[in-house]
Amino acid sequence: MALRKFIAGTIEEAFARIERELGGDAIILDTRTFLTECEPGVAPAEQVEVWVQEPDTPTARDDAPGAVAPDIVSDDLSRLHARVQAVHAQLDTLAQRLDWLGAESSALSGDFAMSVAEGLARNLTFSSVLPDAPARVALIGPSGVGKTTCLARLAYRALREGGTIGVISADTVRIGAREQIATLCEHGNIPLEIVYHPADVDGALRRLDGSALTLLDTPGINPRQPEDGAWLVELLAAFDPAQVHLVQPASVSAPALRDTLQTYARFTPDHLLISKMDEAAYLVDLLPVIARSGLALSYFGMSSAVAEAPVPAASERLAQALRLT
Ligand SMILES: Nc1nc2c(ncn2[C@@H]2O[C@H](COP(=O)(O)OP(=O)(O)O)[C@@H](O)[C@H]2O)c(=O)[nH]1
Ligand SMILES: [Mg+2]
Repeated sequence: MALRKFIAGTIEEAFARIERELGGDAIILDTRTFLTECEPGVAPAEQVEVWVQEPDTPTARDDAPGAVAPDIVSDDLSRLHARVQAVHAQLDTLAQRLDWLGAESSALSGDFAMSVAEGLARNLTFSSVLPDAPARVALIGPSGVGKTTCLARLAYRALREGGTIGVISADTVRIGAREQIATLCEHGNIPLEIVYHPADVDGALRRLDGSALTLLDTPGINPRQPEDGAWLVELLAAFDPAQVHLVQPASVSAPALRDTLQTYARFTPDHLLISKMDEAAYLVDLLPVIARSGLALSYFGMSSAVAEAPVPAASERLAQALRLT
């Protein structure tokens, strides 16, 4: 049984080549996508590989009168062989990804998850430590990414550890935002200050003076709108935070993350909080973008439940979320 492999940029291109070279009777045995080899830190390109059985070889489907009865067992073995080759090729793809992570390809035979985690720890910064008291931490990001949910989790954890917490919310824009933060703060008996203008921040901070940790929740503004951007810059300047965490959902695409990092750079974030890890489809593409951003990964949001403890960002957890293992 003659098998051939075709590689192309898209499945359509591959099928067109197969039809041109083998005609319409070729049998497609397997297809897969893989990433091309690339320099560390450069996003790899996707390619499609198609395994084909050439049309003139007898197969179990060959039931023309007078045809030799197909050897079912050897046909099955050939299919199995093609499958094994495809699995080998998939392992090659994983090895390429490991190379990007700086892990040894030979680690495929060893503790796979551990070597991926080690590669991640070498390429990315993880820092889930909130500054020592008294401290101010701001959460920024587009609307709906999970800022308020994550802020509540951080506040509840600090409370459980015996800390004194205050919350300032500047989200007076989104419908229901005030009710949401008020309910979350009431739940933990956490003092809440609502500010409408950067000039209100000073008074709010004075009223929350006894708090060891003060968290600032911001609205999801459009940083491309000059007035919105200038407003947030002013708000952050008035708050004077020790840390600014940019919140992004794990489901964001690499180009969208790159774009957000660029547009939010003027607000000088120093941490990246990745929410909605439970909805992540293809996190691996985000890694080069995160690495280049220089931001420290702080926390991961793993569900919509506010009562969940905040999950500190760590290389082992990220390795699990990559679904490579
Ligand atoms: N599945 C999932 N949903 C989340 C997560 N974090 C937040 N959400 C949901 O995302 C929506 C927006 O969250 P919110 O905190 O209000 O976003 P904000 O506008 O950035 O403050 C809400 O429905 C949350 O329940 C998460 O980690 N996983
Ligand atoms: Mg919010």
